[in-house]
Amino acid sequence: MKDSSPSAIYLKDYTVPDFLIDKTELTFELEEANVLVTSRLHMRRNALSSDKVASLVLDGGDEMKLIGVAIDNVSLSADEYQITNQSLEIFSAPNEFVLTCETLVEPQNNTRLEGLYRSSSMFCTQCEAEGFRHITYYLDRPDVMSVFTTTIIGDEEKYPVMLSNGNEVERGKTEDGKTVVTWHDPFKKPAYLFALVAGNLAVQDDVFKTKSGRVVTLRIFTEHHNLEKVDYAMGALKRSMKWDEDVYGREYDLDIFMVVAVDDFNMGAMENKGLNIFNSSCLLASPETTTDDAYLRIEAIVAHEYFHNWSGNRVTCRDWFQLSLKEGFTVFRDQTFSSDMHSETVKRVEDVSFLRTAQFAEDAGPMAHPVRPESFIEISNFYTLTVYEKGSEIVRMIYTLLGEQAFRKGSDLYFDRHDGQAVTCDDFVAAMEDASGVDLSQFKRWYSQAGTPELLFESKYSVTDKTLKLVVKQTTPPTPGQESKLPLHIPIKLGLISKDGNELESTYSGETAQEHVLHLKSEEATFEFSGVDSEPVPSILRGFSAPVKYEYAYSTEELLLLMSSDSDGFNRWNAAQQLAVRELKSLIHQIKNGEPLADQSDLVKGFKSLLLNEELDPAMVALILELPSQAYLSELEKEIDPHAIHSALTHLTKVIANALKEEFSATYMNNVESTVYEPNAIQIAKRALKNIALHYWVESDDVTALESLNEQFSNSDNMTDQYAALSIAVEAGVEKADVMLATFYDQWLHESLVVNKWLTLSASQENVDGLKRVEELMSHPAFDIKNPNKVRAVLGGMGRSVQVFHKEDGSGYRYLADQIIYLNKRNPQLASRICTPLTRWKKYKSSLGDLMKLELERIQKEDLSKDVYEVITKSLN
Ligand code: 0A1
Ligand code: ZN
Repeated sequence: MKDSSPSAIYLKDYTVPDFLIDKTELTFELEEANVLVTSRLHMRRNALSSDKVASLVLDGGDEMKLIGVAIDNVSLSADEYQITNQSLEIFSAPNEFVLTCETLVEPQNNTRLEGLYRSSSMFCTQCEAEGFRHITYYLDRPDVMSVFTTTIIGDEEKYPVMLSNGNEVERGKTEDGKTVVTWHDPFKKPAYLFALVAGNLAVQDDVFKTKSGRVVTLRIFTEHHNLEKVDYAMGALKRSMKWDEDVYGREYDLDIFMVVAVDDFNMGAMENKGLNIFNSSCLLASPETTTDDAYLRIEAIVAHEYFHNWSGNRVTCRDWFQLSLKEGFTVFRDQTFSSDMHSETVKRVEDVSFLRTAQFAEDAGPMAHPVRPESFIEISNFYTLTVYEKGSEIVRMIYTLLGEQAFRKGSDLYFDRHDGQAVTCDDFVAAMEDASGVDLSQFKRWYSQAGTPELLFESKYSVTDKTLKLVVKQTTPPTPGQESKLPLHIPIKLGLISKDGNELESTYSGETAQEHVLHLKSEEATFEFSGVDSEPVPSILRGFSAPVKYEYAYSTEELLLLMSSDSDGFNRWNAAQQLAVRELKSLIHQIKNGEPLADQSDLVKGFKSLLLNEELDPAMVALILELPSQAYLSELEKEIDPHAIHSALTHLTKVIANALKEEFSATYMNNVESTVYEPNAIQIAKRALKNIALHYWVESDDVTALESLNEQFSNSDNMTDQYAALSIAVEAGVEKADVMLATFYDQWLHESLVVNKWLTLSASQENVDGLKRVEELMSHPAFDIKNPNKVRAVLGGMGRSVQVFHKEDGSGYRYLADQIIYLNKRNPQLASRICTPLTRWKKYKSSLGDLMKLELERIQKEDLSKDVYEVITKSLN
């Protein structure tokens, strides 16, 4: 940073706004070169504000041109106000007045993709968290809630569709023949939920009848060539609306609900009131172009954005430190929805796997922060896995502590009590406590304490007393700014399994059952179970009842027993993961020490019985067969040696593949489907099992696997299977991989979202000269640096290639740093997100970590955006 360093803002400094805006009237005159925005803000002083200064300070970015400002229709002269690069100060404001402001913005030059911008030929907006201030001067903070009326004026031919929040209330023509449309949203909302879309778009209509009998119009808008890809999202939307009525009693509140797909978008999607805007990759689907994973993601994101209508919009956040109030709760709601739509265990395994890989890494890195952060420099940097995923785990623990019924009473009370308000995480917890009578005072530390807690379990069984004593210790490691930690209230769901694989009953705290929830509150506690008939194997933390790391000294036999016999599906999977992690860790150790590598694996026995048992759920089998990822193993290592981890994974894969090649080929053959593709749970499970079997089979020394691989790649009628075949070919480095990639590109060059998948795979190839390939991709006609999906596709792909990204000469890191520097000012949000891999430099072996650090230092010398500045300085601290 060359000039003054950006400064942090603190939760402890929160004060209520000095002014309120009861009504917001906006007019947008759309032109190709610029847009004239006129705002009329009906304002008054806030009686609750203790600050009695005369002046009014509005937020606003310096790229807007202020044309005029007036109070009660009297224009202000230049000495009555002052503009800085981030505000407009009016020196003397009355108690109640109408402020009129005219600003000129240039959406076509907005490469940051916040505020009003162009994507393809359309106009669209992204206002969360602080984008609205780039459209007009405003009190751009979530506790200023206002009723919006928006008028859009534009050329009918270019913009036949002109949308904003709420209901369309008026439509007409100007004297010069332009179309004028007015939208009114009767619900008070903060500016971050404002949206505008205009363009030549196609639409699909549907209806939903709410539980009280109101008919809501549903509309999904896309560019014309994508209209046939919205059916799945429409179905997902209707399922979400029904589920929110059934499970949370929440009904939709406007007459119309609109969704728009845009190609250029920094995040997944946005919950603007009545007008959700989606990254097209999170909305559009067809069997030929979309994988099963993407279908599930689309369903979850459609649900997530819809659920925000209550958890986020009707009840919103007081300030951005409370972001998890809406995000943690809404992620919990979307996870439960997906779990109800498909398989509970599969969903839980996927969510936990993601949390343990990515959120745990964040919580152990330089950007670690509590779910409710205490300070930030740039709020966009806090749309994190901690706020979203760990935030959801907190809500899930509250659910576990209260039970289903009391939790529902709590959510009803929360929505009822705070409808139309901007509130805090404390308010959420208070509603849960008031409705249930459960004391959550110690539990609230989960919101304020960063870092992943670590639990150590030890057990002692007494044959004579038939009792089991379980000793548990908890610690949470230090994180930036938080050296010492207090003990947390941790719910531990637990069962006991007999050595012959049966669930044992036990009595704990006066209750006899097969499963108990223990409340760990102190640094160390002993839990005693009586009536335990034989020495058990404890099944700890069932369903991953708390976001913690834990250790218990299981023997290999005990893990194999849990893997085959635990009634808790999550722990069956987890036992297999623990076994695999143990073997991989010892391989990594052997590699680092130049020792010969073990060519036997205890997993083979467990996998074999899974593959031979036709009774089992194929989805579970597929999950268990998947080895821990490179990223998860990196998270577990004290000092990351990416090359050693990669070699260990390759070696173990080959050992398993060769030992079970017949079983894998038989499993593959048995699961080849001839029915028409559908993204339903049964088919998804069969495809997952088939494709993981194909992966091992191709990795074995049985060359006949390649015929099936080719056949599947060339003849599949769906993207899941075709893409699986291509990924397997690339990952296994089969000879024809390059030809297959080229064929794939030729087949799909007109489908931008499929091309992104091609970019990712092409960039992820393991090859010492791979950087050249990445450079070619970045100058390929299919690439566009302005499109965040394409940037993430190539750089994300490159990050997966150990040989390219972690090349010992540092060229991979240098290349990423070059891209960060290029994007720093053009799209700060994107630039800051792609910094993540470099920020972990301290955890890498020093020969690599030092090279990463050099790149961070090089970036630091630039004139940085707030976004990148914050991440880089915190990482170098
Ligand atoms: N609230 C959205 C996510 C989102 C956040 C920020 C954005 O721009 C900086 C865009 C979207 C959600 O949770 O879905
Ligand atoms: Zn959200």
